[in-house]
Amino acid sequence: MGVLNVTPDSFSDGGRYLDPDRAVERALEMAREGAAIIDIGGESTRPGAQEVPAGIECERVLPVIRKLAGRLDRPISIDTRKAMVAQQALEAGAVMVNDVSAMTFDRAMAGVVARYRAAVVLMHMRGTPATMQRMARYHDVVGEVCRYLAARARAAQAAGIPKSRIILDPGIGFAKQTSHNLKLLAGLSRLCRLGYPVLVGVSRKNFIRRIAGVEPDQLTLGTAAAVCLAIAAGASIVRVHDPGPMAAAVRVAAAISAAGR
Ligand code: HH2
Repeated sequence: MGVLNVTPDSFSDGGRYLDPDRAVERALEMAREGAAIIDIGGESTRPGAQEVPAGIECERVLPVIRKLAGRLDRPISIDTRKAMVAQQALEAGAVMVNDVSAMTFDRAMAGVVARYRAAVVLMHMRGTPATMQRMARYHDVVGEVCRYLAARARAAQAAGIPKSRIILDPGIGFAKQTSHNLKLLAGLSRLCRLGYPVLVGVSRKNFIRRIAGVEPDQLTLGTAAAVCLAIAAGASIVRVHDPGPMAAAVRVAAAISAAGR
């Protein structure tokens, strides 16, 4: 899954793709590089980020989705917590909703996903991007995240979303300290055993910066290390900013995993 942030303030690519034509070009480039899904977002969810009104989110993402819908031969995912944004994105051509609040931020979200027969990513976090880092306290982070996501998946099915369209995500970096991120990645196979496809977003995140260093090539290689271990543990989708190098790493990791099965 290639990341396309149409925002002024995302932590990695903020401000680069605010022009819809540049955003479209980047999406097409990521598809050529090997991204199987393009995830488009109009609101940064980095730690400390403030909420963006739904109207502004729509103004950012809809022109890009509309232009891409006829040209991109890959599924488009909309990264939003807001039902109104999700609905308009699905109308415009998206087929997947990536909700970092696991459909808890907006009560109308589950109904929209069910009605449009979309796929949905349910991600674990606590609080909001503005408050979440104060809530990074766990006794057993892997168990707590697994139990939370299993409950959110049950709620999604009760709202009419079939199991086959639900993807779970441990929410690396969302209300987590470095030690929590590492434990979740080390214990990822437990989440995979719940029986849903698992998505992991580690790309260029702070814990990689802390462990690997601050040079851009260290972020790429540090990300690749985490991506490969996530694939080996059973992740189905990895969300990354640079699908070119990551697609190569994923193909090798997936081939080794398949040979061991
Ligand atoms: N991480 C980010 C945003 N959305 N969605 C899922 N499902 N999983 C993630 O780990 C995830 C996500 C944060 O990264 P990015 O989009 O690059 O930054 P920002 O939130 O600042 O736009």
